[in-house]
Amino acid sequence: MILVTGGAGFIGANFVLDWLRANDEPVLDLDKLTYAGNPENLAALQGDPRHIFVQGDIGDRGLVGKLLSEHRPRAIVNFAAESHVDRSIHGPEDFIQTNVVGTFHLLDEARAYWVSLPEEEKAAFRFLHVSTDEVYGSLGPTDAPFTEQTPFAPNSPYSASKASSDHLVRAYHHTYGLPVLTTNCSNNYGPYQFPEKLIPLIVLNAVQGKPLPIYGDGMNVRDWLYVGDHCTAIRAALEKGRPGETYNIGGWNEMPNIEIVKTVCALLDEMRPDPAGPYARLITYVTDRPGHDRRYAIDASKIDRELGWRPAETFETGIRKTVRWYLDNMAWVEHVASGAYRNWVETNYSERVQA
Ligand code: NAD
Ligand code: TDX
Repeated sequence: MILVTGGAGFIGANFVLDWLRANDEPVLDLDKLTYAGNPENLAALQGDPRHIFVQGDIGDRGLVGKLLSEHRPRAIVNFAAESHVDRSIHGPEDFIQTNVVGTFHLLDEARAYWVSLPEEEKAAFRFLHVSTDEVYGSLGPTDAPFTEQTPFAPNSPYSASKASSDHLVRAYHHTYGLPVLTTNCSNNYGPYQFPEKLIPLIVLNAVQGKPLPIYGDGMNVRDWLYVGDHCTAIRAALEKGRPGETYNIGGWNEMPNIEIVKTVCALLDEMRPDPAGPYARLITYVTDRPGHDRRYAIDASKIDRELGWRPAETFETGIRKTVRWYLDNMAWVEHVASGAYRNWVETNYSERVQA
């Protein structure tokens, strides 16, 4: 068994679904079900005995300790976090509580559990911490991409909270010998992403005929990776990564935001033509995000060289699948946008959720 935290969120849900498609090793899924946690993402697993869902907080030491001693997982994969940069600007508190304090409590309970294991299980145990390229700060137009040696320089409350957690994870290896791995990944896109993030927001607003907001001049650059590729990279790190190491994960696909939005609009024009005209007419430049990082780029050659991982999707194939998925799952998008998924949680999931 493995313990996955944040498994009802965007990447966590994709990971759990992929994991149980690929093998039968059970998943214990600990998720607080914040606004971003949506068990509807895991509806395909309802009644599946390989998936045990527990609603709870990674910062709840009593609960985490009890789950570890009762279920005895061989690994923990920590996705749980507050993840949206704009929310961190408006209200950093939850980011500090979950990303810093919560990760610390989870780590410390993991250490107590790990020291109690017999030698063989102790050697095989892994704590994999899922993190972001944003910890490295912002690049100029001609700077080389981030490597695992790039010093941390986080600029938003979100990235500062993730950098803090990365440091704690590193310290638990260095000081206590806990077999940790950290992955720092670029921007993900794909099914089940909460429509506060750029790509699903653009699809949702476009089909509703609403403005497509572009922050600043639209020339901020991100590296984009299809979520399924992130999941295979995490699996590779979990199975083959060297304890104490960090691995950068990226799509070798840097693009300015305006290009992303125009690409999504062109796919929508093809797949769901709007009689009112091309979707790009809805593009609207708005006030910039405070402290908006200009450019992220990831050098993902270490994970390729050492673990044999590279992305399977190109941006062209991944974004086409993604736009198709949102159009085919508008009920999911509308449930999330309207908050109706909360009712779904109450009516469909309550009997499986333990506080
Ligand atoms: P998300 O916001 O979609 O999901 C986060 C999940 O964590 C939700 O299900 C939420 O309910 C749960 N959660 C939040 N606080 C919790 C707590 N205290 N205890 C238990 N569960 C809690 O996020 P995501 O985009 O899926 O990101 C997952 C992880 O990957 C995060 O750690 C994020 O920093 C990292 N990451 C994300 C991206 C990206 O592009 N989305 C890129 C690199 C790294
Ligand atoms: O409406 C928008 N208009 C816009 O121009 C939104 C929501 C975003 N943007 C810009 C800001 C960014 O430059 O698009 C880019 C992507 O924005 P987000 O989707 O909010 O992602 P970002 O801030 O880059 O962070 C994401 O990738 C790294 C995730 O939210 C993080 O969790 C992850 O660590």
